[in-house]
Amino acid sequence: KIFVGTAIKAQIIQHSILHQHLKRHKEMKVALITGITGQDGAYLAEFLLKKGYEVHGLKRRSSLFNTDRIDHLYQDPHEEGVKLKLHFGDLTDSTNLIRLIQEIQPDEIYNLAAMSHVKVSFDTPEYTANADGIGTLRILEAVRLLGLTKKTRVYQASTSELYGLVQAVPQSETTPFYPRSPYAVAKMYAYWITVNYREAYDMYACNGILFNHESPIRGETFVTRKITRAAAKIALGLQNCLYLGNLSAQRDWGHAKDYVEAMWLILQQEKPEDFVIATGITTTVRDFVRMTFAELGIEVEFSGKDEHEKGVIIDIDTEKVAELGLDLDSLKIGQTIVKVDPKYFRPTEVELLLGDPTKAKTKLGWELKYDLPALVKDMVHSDLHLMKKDQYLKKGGYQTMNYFE
Ligand code: NDP
Ligand code: GDR
Repeated sequence: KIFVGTAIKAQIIQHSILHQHLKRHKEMKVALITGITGQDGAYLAEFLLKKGYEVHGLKRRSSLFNTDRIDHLYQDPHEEGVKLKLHFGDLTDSTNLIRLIQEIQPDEIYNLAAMSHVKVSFDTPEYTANADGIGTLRILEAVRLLGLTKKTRVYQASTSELYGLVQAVPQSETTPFYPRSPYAVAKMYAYWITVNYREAYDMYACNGILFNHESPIRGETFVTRKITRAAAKIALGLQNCLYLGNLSAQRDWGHAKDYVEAMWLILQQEKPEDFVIATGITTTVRDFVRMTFAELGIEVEFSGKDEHEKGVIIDIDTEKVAELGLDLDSLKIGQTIVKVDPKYFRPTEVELLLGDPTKAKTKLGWELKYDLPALVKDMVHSDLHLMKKDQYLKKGGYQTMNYFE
């Protein structure tokens, strides 16, 4: 009797655990992130995993590992209950996308994959149109063909580059577009095809029009990261000078961590809508350089015009420099540490971006945690740490990181 009673009890407990497990599984949302190996993909994956999502990521095959930014999130696929799953794929391959979306049956797709470098898009315009423009169509069409329009919500990574040649500032959801690069033109197609699928097929598909957002894991050839990396190297005596293009360009820079939260919020609303995500403050590249060096105790002033402009050290906070463990011997007042190289100029430039995030703040309740000084601090100290590691390896005779631009 005792044995049968215990067995029944055990069965009931087991049943309720199974029930709980199934319920949890049912409640657990499934997201697919294209571009998961990029800056935003990495932060978004981390954010969604913390929220309890099962996260699937589309990753390109490359001859070297390209998962550095998400390695800390890696889960061994042989273990049970794995929440992060990677799949090989490419935005230029429709059949691959259709098969994956059919297998994954995502509740939410975040389409972040793109050839995202504005200057490079002038060199690879056709590929950029294919991946950034038609790639978005492939995602939307896959959702439609698979009959998932009522289940799957789609977020499209739209951009402030759409505003291009200034029509009005600050730029909001109603400001007209005037794209100025093959990248921006491809993204303009992606923007409108997302709106069209929403209207034509009643899909929950939205554009986040995100202004520039940066972080310690920003790609090394975007201007902010190029500056913080080079400043760290100069301060450690590993590099003499930083070469840049248009120093007068103005950008509305935020922190990527804040911006991925906005992406998620955009997909959690009752009605699908497009939102501008920005800080509402704009700064020149020149001032970003000044702020970066100031964080390292080095005061820089600029003189000259256009390609003859240069940045010179005018003061050194020796206490701060010593505290940070920098190389005082390699820094001299009057030393030129920033020069302009016209090879970084763009055939057509976007001179001024300044976003109006009012709609996102009021409708999404989105709030910034980082301002520009906090962003600069985060990036500078992360790069200083990285470069100190590099310096240590170099001194030990080991191979160090590559410095290609
Ligand atoms: P990144 O360049 O850091 O990441 C781009 C991602 O897309 C990488 O994972 C890359 O893979 C992947 N990718 C590129 N081409 C393809 C392709 N053909 N098929 C599949 N995957 C591909 O960009 P961010 O994270 O900074 O930006 C994310 C998205 O947001 C992009 O669409 C960008 O255009 C847009 N955006 C970015 C802003 C910003 O300030 N960061 C502002 C507004 C919009 P791999 O790692 O293999 O190269
Ligand atoms: P952007 O970012 O073109 O705005 O696109 P980037 O950091 O490349 O350029 C910002 C501004 O800085 C000027 N600049 C330089 N840029 C680079 N990369 N290298 C330089 O040496 C240099 N010197 C000056 C540029 O001319 C430009 O005016 C980013 C990308 O993330 C896009 O994918 C995204 O859509 C937009 O932001 C919003």
